[in-house]
Amino acid sequence: MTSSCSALKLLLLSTPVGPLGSGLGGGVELTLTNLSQELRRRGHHLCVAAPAGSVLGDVPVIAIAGQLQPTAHTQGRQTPTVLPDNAVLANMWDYARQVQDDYDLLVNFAYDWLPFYLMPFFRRPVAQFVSMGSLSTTMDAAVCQAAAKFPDSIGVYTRAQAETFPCEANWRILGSAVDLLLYDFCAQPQDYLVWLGRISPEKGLEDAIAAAQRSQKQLKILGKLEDQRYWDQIQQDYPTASVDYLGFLPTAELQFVVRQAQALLMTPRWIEAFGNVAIEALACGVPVIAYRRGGPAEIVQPGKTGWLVAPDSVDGLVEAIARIDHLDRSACRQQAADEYSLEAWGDRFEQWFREILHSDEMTNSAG
Ligand code: HBI
Repeated sequence: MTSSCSALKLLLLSTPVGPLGSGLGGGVELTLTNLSQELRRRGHHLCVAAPAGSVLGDVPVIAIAGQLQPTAHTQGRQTPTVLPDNAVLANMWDYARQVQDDYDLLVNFAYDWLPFYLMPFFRRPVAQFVSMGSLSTTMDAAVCQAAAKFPDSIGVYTRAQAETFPCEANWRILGSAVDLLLYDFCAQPQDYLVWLGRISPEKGLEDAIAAAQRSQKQLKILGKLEDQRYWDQIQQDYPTASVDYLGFLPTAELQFVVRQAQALLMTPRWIEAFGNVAIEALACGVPVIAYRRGGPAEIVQPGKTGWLVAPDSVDGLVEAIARIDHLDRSACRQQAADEYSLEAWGDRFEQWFREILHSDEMTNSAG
């Protein structure tokens, strides 16, 4: 019997697209890092199963061998789902099958068909954290069928993300969080803008470079260089732009660069499920200038902690950059503290887990 105050035994299953710490997992890496830290702080016991080579601070990681999964966000909507030979995704879930009785709950962070399809095959309940919006018909079907069979078990970052799926469901809106202790407020910025994220077409980096160039501002770029061709094309298209690519940096070094920026530019081409980089910037006191699309549109307080701009409008970005001085850096830090603390976020996850376990017990006791 899982009472409301007992410690939970949780197995968290990571994204199969790259080892934790490689940057290939994008926002999920930060989500897993923060969630593991916060749940352990609350006394829960957890292990994380992830591709070999993963590091997650001092959290016990079970390294799973096998071939990485092709990333979903570069496939077409109709692309058939593939499983490479010796797929790490399949190996992760075979491991989960073997050890499931050692845990109260399994929590999946892979945006892949298999973990959703396998839910009814497991004795222990599986909580599904959906880390992106709708990308393919296969994942839409997997998510919506799981939501129909296990109505309490589907968690998302934001409502905007949930609404991209073609089904009504009892979505659990969990939001996100940052560990404020890792981010230092900066009141007096340097004269540059910053852009954070995987360098990949859906992130729209070229718009940020165009807007910075037209505003005669330097743009510092941080994140995993995921798509070399895309990056090469950008450099050809903007040969004279003042950009400074600093690579994929760990949080301590990332925030040292971000905190001194006048603003963060967010230029997503797709519906960003959340946009963890937005709350990392706010935590440093850095306002966010973002396309009015997806998660960032639910985060930015226009005229106070940032500006929201018509999607794909470089002109809009340039106008917003000209009005950075209207924004309040202290209010940015305050919003991060008020709305995106690990404490509030941990409460939402814990409540979600207990409700899944409660309904699972009810189902089982009903026989
Ligand atoms: N693609 N197939 C697949 N599986 C994932 O878990 C996945 C992905 N692409 C991107 C990704 N995860 C993360 O970077 C985002 O969820 C943040």
